[in-house]
Amino acid sequence: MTEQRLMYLAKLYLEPSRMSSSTWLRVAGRLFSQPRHAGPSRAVAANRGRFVPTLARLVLVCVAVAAAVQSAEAQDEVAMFGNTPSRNMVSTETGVAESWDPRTGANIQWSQPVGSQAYGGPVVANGRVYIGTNNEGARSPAHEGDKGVLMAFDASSGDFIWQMVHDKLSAGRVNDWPLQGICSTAFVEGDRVYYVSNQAHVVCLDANGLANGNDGPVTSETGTGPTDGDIIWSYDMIDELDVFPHNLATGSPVVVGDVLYTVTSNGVDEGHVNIPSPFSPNFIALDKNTGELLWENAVVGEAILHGSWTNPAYGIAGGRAQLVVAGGNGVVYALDAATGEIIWQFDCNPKDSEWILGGRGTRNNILATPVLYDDKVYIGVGQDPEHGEAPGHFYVIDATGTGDVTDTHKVWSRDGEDFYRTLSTAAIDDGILYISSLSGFLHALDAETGEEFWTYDAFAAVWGSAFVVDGKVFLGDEDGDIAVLRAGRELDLLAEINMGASVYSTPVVRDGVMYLLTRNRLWAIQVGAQSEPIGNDQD
Ligand SMILES: [Ca+2]
Ligand SMILES: [Ca+2]
Repeated sequence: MTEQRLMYLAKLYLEPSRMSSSTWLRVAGRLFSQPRHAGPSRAVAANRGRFVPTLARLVLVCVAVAAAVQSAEAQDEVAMFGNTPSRNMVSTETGVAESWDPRTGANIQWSQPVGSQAYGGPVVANGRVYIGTNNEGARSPAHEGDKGVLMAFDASSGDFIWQMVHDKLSAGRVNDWPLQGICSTAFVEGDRVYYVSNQAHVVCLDANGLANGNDGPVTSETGTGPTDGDIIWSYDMIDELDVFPHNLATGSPVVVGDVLYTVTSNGVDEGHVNIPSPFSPNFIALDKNTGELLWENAVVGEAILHGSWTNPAYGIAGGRAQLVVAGGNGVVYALDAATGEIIWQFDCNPKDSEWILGGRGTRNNILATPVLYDDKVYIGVGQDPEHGEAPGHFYVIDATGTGDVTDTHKVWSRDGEDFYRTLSTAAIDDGILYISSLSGFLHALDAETGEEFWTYDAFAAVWGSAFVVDGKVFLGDEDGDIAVLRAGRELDLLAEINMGASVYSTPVVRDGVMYLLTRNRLWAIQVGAQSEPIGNDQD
């Protein structure tokens, strides 16, 4: 445990009224070297809803949140999963190509190989594109073997600039699945790059890498060349919080003002039954400048069904700054951004639903990212893609309530055969909600009522999300096809382009250029550009 964490726990120790009994036990366990995962009793487990900010931190976060609300316009260029903290998959960019051709290079500015599996990103800020992948791209002989890798490319030329390389956890596949690399989409603000590594660290990098020197406080990076990444600070959620990521730590942080919010990836053990760390937090806030823990919330406790692979959204609803997060129990929570206290919660599983190992049950967890838009939260349920397709639910929730709003604040839902399990995030534009499912259906629905305008069938699994930009909807699938549809109330397929490798992420657009990450290659697509023919069967 680091000195920083000890200081934090010591402060909690001195302010016992601010700590629930379960947090006490975890703190005591850490302070007195309780063996890892020897959890407290179930009687204590009943005491849920923990948030443990100290008074000083509370004030700091309140000030930071207030400042963020006031000065959102003045901040540095930012890039994140879903364009804005509310995560709505819509961009106001224009001049985006309607089609392109990997076989001829038409409308393709550049492309670059990455690793063999790429799930993180892309995001673009300050002329650079960031993606998360594995080390099969072998960009440097200094880094050999299976690793998690975050790569930075020049947005105009596609030139590789630097990479941050993380070792795999020694625990193996239970915590850090082989060859999956970095799955977190980075949050970029100014010259700082934030993400969650495969080691379950929340990492803050210098966007300029080591090329401009090694910036601290962290200066112990294993890579030391000019194309290596530069860690500013790193917060180890396993060491500091005892979290147990199931198969992989993911989570794309959101930063608002001086505060970084993320989910912790806490999950079940290898046998899929026990929760090794039921008293570890599910959601945390860190000081973006130092990595210091500001608050933690462990409300999900022993109710985790499988893992917690989702991303927080942030926005104002009902006049309050809310952090909207999905728990590994299938419940959506809105937290007070300043304290981590629960404002409202909504259970996305019907009361009679049943969790059955391997995905055969009707109870689901949530892998999608909530969208906060127009005082409402848009979210669908799903399961690990390996659990297969099955009927699910998609909810629109009034975000202005308090307490348990499951029975009172549902605006509308699509259920059962009308909406299959999803990993996708919603896009709401011009009164139309676009949402895809793992089964490959893209639904265009009336955002107010849920009434269907049309459904497009990609005939392949969809892991990413529909992205709406420039009057078009882009959707990638596991067969490597990008469907280009006209945004609107009529189904109109403009193009379908095969990229030669599965698309597991969501495209983004910056300065009219669309950046598209396939399983193994990053593409920049621009009207009128002409690259060398790449072919669509590269591997
Ligand atoms: Ca540097
Ligand atoms: Ca450094």
